[in-house]
Amino acid sequence: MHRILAAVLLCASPVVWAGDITLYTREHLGGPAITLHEAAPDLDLQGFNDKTSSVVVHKGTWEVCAEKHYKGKCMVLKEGEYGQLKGFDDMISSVREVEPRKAK
Ligand SMILES: [Ca+2]
Repeated sequence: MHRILAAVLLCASPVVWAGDITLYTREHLGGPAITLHEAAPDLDLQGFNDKTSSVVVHKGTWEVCAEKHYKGKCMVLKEGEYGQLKGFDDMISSVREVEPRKAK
């Protein structure tokens, strides 16, 4: 049952499911956005350095960091919507997918 529903969703909205993580420049998924499929050690290259104010993780577990190359303060995000980034607003400079080792 669950699998059928997932297949239907995949067919219905390929754009939404194409990416793994989407960064938004405004809170609550607003403003210009960028969707990433792989690690980005320097968001300057995407013109997105220090601009992210909300995030949607479509798939996997991602780490977002305040400095480039995954340095500085980092935060691990599981699948879901993050309408606000407390303490990380307009700070993210790099993101990468990480292993979901928090399976306690
Ligand atoms: Ca930064």
